Amino acid sequence: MSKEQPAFTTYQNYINGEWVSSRSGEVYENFNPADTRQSIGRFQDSTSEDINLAVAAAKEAFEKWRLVPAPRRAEILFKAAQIIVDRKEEYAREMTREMGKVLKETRGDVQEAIDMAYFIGGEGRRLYGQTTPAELPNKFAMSVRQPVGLCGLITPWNFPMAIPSWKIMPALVCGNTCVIKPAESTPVSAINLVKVLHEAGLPKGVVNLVTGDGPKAGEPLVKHKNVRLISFTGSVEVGRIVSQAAAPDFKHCHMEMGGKNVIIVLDDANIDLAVEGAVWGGFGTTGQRCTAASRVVLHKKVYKEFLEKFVARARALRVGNGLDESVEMGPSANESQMNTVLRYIEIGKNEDKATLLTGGERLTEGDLKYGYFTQPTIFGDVDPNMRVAQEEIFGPVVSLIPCDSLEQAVEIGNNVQYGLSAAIYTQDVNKAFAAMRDMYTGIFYVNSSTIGAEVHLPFGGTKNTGNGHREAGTAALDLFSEWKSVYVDYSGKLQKAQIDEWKGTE
Ligand code: UN1
Repeated sequence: MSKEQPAFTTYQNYINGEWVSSRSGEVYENFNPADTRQSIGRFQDSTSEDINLAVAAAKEAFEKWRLVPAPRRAEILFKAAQIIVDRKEEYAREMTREMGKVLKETRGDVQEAIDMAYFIGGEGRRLYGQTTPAELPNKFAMSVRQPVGLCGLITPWNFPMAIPSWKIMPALVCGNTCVIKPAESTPVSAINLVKVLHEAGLPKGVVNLVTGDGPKAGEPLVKHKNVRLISFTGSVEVGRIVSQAAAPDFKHCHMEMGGKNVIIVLDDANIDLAVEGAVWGGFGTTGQRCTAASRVVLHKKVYKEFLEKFVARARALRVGNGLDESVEMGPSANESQMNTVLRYIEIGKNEDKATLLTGGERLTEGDLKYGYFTQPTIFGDVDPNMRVAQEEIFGPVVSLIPCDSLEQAVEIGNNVQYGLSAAIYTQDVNKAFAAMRDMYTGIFYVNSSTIGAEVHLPFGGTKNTGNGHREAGTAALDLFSEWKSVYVDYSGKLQKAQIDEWKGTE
């Protein structure tokens, strides 16, 4: 049963273990993107004053938290995971209301936070370093992980609980404290996650949450002198600003940005399977995944068959309020995102070569007019250099690009500024492996769509998608810890590495 939230719930910031209002007392209101007549609630419109308080709390908490044994830190995550399991349905419904994606997917988003808690909690008993021989006698050498310190986490609206969990949980296991600024339009899910950590027994100040927009709340967080690490997921444009703001203090800086992901369909592919993958990758989450399949590069021999089946599937997709279990695609998450989608559809329509095969319109029938709905849209015969085939749209718009060979498909696939995810559909293992080697992306799928990464593998991409780091998997530990190499000399004399000569055992 869904329990609707009363209108005008006011959510607060979480600072030093307490729920508090912003210093200015200012709030902003969010609305359901599937029906803007429904208020989601009011949220603190925070400024640098609130950030300063949150950072001060996190700084103080760090001195104790770093000394808590990692397996004990992890126990809190295990408890949190159990609480989220019990509330999975409730949190999924709240996420659908605030963000729009369909219930099946918001359940998956919440599940991803559970998976991350169990996976990275397990790392609390590993956090492996190296023990290694020393080059001098009676000397011991090892490397250990130490926390970076205070982490500023900035998270997007498309995975409102999963992505905060990818950042908060490994940060905690490694012994860091943090301040999170979730996306302005989807703070409820991050608030739910933080509530759970509080209930699971996280000491005060270890995690702090401050809501608000980028310029007023995000920027002071990124620039704060006491913040040692920034982990940001969002657009390339904002990522550039964040990265520059973090540079003067040499903060650790993790950037996870856009994608223009490709599905390659070869002439020997199982076409029905490829169509399913393209529907899921292109229109799942209303195309609002960094890993969304916004391009399909098709061998000419299967182009027509694929196109007919894909267009038919897109036309049949049920678009509507994600709380309705029969709905397959929800709205854009906010008005400006819908406007971006409509703008790109116009750009595509005005290109000489591309053909609009289906969709292209905002949906306004009945109650849909109260939400940000657009039709699943497909352009055919797209030239790979067109803007719709080069720029991230973050909406339900897919470009079909014909090709003659695997080599050409790989070239088209790689010829974008991003390098997050790619997929190939083929029955030929040789071609699959060649594409796996040659696609310059951080994630690669064979006979599966471009989306669906699992938490125990590294997540991230090449080129303008990221700046060389990976989150999730054990790679997350490299993000949220620093190496300390330790040498213990028990010879009782001064020994000089690189200089002392080995004179034998006599
Ligand atoms: C994103 O693409 O924005 O791989 C995150 C997936 C999800 C996470 C996606 N597990 O599809």
